[in-house]
Amino acid sequence: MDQMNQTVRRLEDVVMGIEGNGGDEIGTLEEARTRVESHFEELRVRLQSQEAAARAVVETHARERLATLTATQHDISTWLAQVVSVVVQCESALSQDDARLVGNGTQLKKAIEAVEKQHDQFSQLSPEQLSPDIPITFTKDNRVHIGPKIEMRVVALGLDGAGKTSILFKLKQNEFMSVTPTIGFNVETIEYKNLRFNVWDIGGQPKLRPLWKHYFLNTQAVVFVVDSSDKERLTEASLELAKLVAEKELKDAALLIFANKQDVDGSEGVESVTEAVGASKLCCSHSWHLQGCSAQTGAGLYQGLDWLSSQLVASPVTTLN
Ligand SMILES: Nc1nc2c(ncn2[C@@H]2O[C@H](COP(=O)(O)OP(=O)(O)O)[C@@H](O)[C@H]2O)c(=O)[nH]1
Ligand SMILES: [Mg+2]
Repeated sequence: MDQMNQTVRRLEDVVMGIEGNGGDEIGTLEEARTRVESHFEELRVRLQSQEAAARAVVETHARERLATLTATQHDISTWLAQVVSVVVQCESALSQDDARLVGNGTQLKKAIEAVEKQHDQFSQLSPEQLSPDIPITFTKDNRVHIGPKIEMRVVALGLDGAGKTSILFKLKQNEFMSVTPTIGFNVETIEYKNLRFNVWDIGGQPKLRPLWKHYFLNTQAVVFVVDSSDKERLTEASLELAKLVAEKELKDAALLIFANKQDVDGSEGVESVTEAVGASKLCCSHSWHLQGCSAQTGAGLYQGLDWLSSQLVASPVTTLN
């Protein structure tokens, strides 16, 4: 009985702990409610400021475009007036006698050339300039991007020989070529759907690895390339990956692991590479994805880019052209 009475008292304490004593002491339920409210209040405040920032981007964009358009309209009317004046000059020249015509000829030619030059300028307006569209994309962090392409800063990392440069070249030129080991870095721009990836391919040789961290600032995604055919170095790759995920500057970066060289006979499959580099454990604080691929055949590369875009762009990626 003693024991049960004790339990009953404890249960009463728990109930009171949850509900509070009706007096000064508030219960854990009330605390939890307050935390829920303040969490959502913070979200609302953040959303409001993000919305205001996005609106400002759109307003500024529209204002700047309208100003440019007005200026172009103005330039064209000025040009039309010049054309009219040149036409008038030409017509009056027709009634002039030969001597005066020869005298005025050079001047007239110059005037015609000037209007022709301007005509070229106006006739070269791009389809974008001639479209009223405001192409908007939202990033996952609720920033608005206006333009046909949304840019992403990506760093390609991995041990030397993993295939970073080959992957980049394959994506860039759609051809596999033998590459020389990267000294320093290559920067390549890869366009895919409405994304423009600016990829920094940093040399993987051990003496260069301490330099990696200088490239991390503002990096939205890391592509970590692993050579699936080099079993001996998977542990080394795992150690490098562990250092990467611990980098402060990369804490919000999406992490795409390419298990490269899947075309090589006897290379490790996606599951065993995941296992060998310890991806599930190492990468749990990041959004990550391991993609099997081959820089030689191109297999898997675009699936990797699709995953990356799904991490950065909130609205579905569309092909605009
Ligand atoms: N068979 C095969 N060889 C590859 C593949 N990717 C890269 N290689 C080769 O692996 C070597 C190292 O590639 P590289 O791109 O220089 O690696 P990086 O040091 O990471 O830039 C080169 O000889 C490439 O031709 C692949 O997917 N399949
Ligand atoms: Mg390289």
